[in-house]
Amino acid sequence: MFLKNAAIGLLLVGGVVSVPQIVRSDSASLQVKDAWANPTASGQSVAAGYFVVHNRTNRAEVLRGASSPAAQNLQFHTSSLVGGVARMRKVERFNIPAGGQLKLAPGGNHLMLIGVKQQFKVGETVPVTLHFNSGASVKVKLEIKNADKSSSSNGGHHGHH
Ligand SMILES: [Cu+2]
Repeated sequence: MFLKNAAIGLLLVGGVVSVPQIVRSDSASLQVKDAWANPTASGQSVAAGYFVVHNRTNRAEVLRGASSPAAQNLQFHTSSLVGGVARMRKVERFNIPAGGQLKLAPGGNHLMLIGVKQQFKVGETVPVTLHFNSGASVKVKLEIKNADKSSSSNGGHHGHH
């Protein structure tokens, strides 16, 4: 009984997700949350995006690339403070341990959108597809918002600690 229902469930999922040849349970278990980017100024050609990837599979995953119709080139960068100066460098991939997560956030790892085609405006969304080594890809929408306006519904911490 239970097995039968589970099989039907898998069939339904298979009918909706049109990812070819991929172990579906894996791609379904990569969850991307809190995807957002700051608005850009008029004429600004680069922007940074942030998100959190939860790897709910039982094996390590690698985020190896990203694409978007909104920019010519997408890269992964990591930034750090070196002697009080923010430096960023390109990284080819991010490893995400089994059951772990990858967090891209201001001041650290981020998605770099280069050759932005249109101004990012608050309230809009920017589509991005994330590509993983397993063959899985996950579509996300970056919500355009200001990082420092914590009064909006950004799901941030509400404490005043
Ligand atoms: Cu960067």
